[in-house]
Amino acid sequence: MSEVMERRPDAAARAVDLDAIVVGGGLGGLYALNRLRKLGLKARVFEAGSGVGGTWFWNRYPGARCDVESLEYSYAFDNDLQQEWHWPERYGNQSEILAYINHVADRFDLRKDVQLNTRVTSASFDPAVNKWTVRTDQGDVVTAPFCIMATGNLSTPRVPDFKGIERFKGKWYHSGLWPHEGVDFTGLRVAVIGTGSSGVQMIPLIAKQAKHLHVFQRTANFSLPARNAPMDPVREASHKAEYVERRAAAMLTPFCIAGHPAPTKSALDVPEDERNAQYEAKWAEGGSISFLYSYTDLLVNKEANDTASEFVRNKIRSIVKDQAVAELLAPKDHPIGTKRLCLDTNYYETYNRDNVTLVDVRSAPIQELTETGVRTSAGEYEFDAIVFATGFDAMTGALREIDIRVGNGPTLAEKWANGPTTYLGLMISGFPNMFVITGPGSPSVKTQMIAAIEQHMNWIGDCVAYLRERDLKRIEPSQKAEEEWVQHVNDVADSTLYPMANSWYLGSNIPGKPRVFMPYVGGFVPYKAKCDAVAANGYEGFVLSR
Ligand code: N01
Repeated sequence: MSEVMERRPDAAARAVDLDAIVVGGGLGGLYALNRLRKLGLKARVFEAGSGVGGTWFWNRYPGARCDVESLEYSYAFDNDLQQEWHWPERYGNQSEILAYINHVADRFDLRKDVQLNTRVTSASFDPAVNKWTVRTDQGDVVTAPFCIMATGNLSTPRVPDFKGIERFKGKWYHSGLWPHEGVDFTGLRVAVIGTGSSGVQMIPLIAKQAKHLHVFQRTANFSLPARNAPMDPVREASHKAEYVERRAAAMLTPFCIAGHPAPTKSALDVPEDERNAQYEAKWAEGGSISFLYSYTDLLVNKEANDTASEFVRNKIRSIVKDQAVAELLAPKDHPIGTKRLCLDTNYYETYNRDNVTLVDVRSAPIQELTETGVRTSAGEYEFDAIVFATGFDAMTGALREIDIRVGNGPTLAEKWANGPTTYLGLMISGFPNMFVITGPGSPSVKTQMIAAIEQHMNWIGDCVAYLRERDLKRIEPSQKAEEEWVQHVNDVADSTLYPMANSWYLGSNIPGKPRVFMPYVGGFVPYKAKCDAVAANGYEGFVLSR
C-alpha cells in the first residue's frame, strides 16, 4: 500500500475542485479514473474500503471465486496488461483477482488519485453552476462538473433483520464483509444461511473444517460443476496469441464471453437422447454460460427449459445419496438460469458427509436467533458461528444509500421509490451530469462485468469529451427517452422466463423492495449498438445545454 493512499489530508486541504468525481474503487472506478485521465481530466476516486478492488476486496469468504473464466474476466483495454498477466487457474479465486486489480492500480499509477477509507455520504448538484458537490464521512467537500457512480451491483451486503440477532453469543459473519484475517471453523458447530452463489461456494469448504455444518435453505438453487483446474499452458498461450481477436469476438456475443458457439436449435427440435448427450457434455465441460447456451430457447421457452432443469435435477438425485435430501436440493420452483446459475466444486457431494445437515426453512422458517443459535418453527439449533450468505441489496442499494439530489429536489432514492428508472442504465432524468457504471437497465450482471464496465466507461468518456469540445455544460436524459427505455427493458424481460423466479434481479430478496426486473436481458450486442447509435446521433434522447 503506498504512502499516498494512507495519508489523511486535513479537512481544509480536502475542499477541492475537480473535473470529475468517481465513487467506488473497484473494477469500474479504477477503469473510470484511467479513462478520465486519458482525456486530461483531474479526477479522484473515493473508496470506502481500506484497499481497491470493490467486490473482490470485500468478498473473502472460503471458496470465493469468479464464475467467468480468468482469461475472459479481466480488462481488455491494454494488450500488454493481458499478455503479461498470468492466471494460475481456469477460474480466478478472490485473492488472485484482488492481486490482479492491485497490479492494475500500480501499473497505471492509479493509487495517487484514489482516496481509501472514505465513504461518500451525499452528492448534490447545483443547477446554477452545473456542478456536483460530494461530501464524505471523512469531511471532504469536493466539487466537479461530472460525477461517476462506480458503486457496484452487489456491494450492499444484506443481513436479514432476524429477531434476536444481537443476543447471539457466538460469532456471525456475512459473505460480503468477510474478516481479512480469515475465519477458522475447525471444531465449531456452524450454520450457513443462504444457498446462492456465495453459499454454494463456501459450504463445501466450511464443511471440511467444521465439527458440524447446518445449511439453512429457503430456496433450492441450480448449480453446475465449475471444473476448476490449474491453467493449461497450451490453452493460455493460444488464448494470448489471439487475445485481441477474442475480445472483439466476445463483444459480438450476448454476454461478452467468447469461445461458445451460438446455439442454432431449439431444445425441443432434437430427440431426447441427443439432448441429454449435449447436456452431459456441457456438464462434463464445466461452466454455466456454455450449459445455458446449449439451445436457443432455454431462457425463453418453459418447455425447452424443463428439459435442462430436469437434467440437472436428475444429476442432483444421482449425486446425493439420501433421496429426501436430494429432493429438497432439487429446485422445482423456478426454471434453470432464471436465478443466477451457480458454479460449484463438490457442492451436492457435500450433503453426503456425516457432518452436514440440510435444514429446509421454506417449510419451517427461521423465527429468531437466540443466545445459542437459531430457532425455526420446527425446532432449535445450537451454533458457535453463523454465516449469512444472504446476498445483497443488488443494483440499487449502494446508490440509494447516498443522499443524491439536485438543488432542493427529491433524492434519487425517492425518485426510485417504485423501482429504478434510467436511460440505458447510464443516466437518470432529473440528475444531470451523473453517470452510472453498469446501472440498472444495462446488461451489467448478465454479462462479463469487466467488459460491461469498459463499454460503459468508454461511452461516458466519449460523452464527456463531446461536451467539453462543444463547451456544453450539462447533459441528462429526457423523461420520454427514459420512460421508453424502461418500458423496453421490461418488455424484453417479460419475453423471457426470468420473471418466473424470485431473484435479486427483481429485488425480491429485499422485503419491501419494488418488484422490477433490473438488468437488461436483450443481450450486449443490441445494447451496445443502441448506445453507439445514441452517441452518433448527437446523444439522441439526452438534453444537452450550456
Ligand atoms: O446472494 P443470493 P449471493 N432466510 O441473493 C437466502 C454474485 N456472486 O451472495 O432464494 C433464509 O444469490 C436466499 O434465499 P431465497 C452472483 O451474481 C457471484 O449468494 O431468497 N434464507 C438465497 O438462498 C450472485 O447471484 C459469485 O429464498 C435467506 C441466499 O440467501 C450474487 O453475487 C459468487 C433469507 C442469497 O443468495 C449474489 O449471490 C458469489 C432469509 N431471511 C456471488 N434471506 C461467482 O462469481 C436471504 N436468504 C461465483
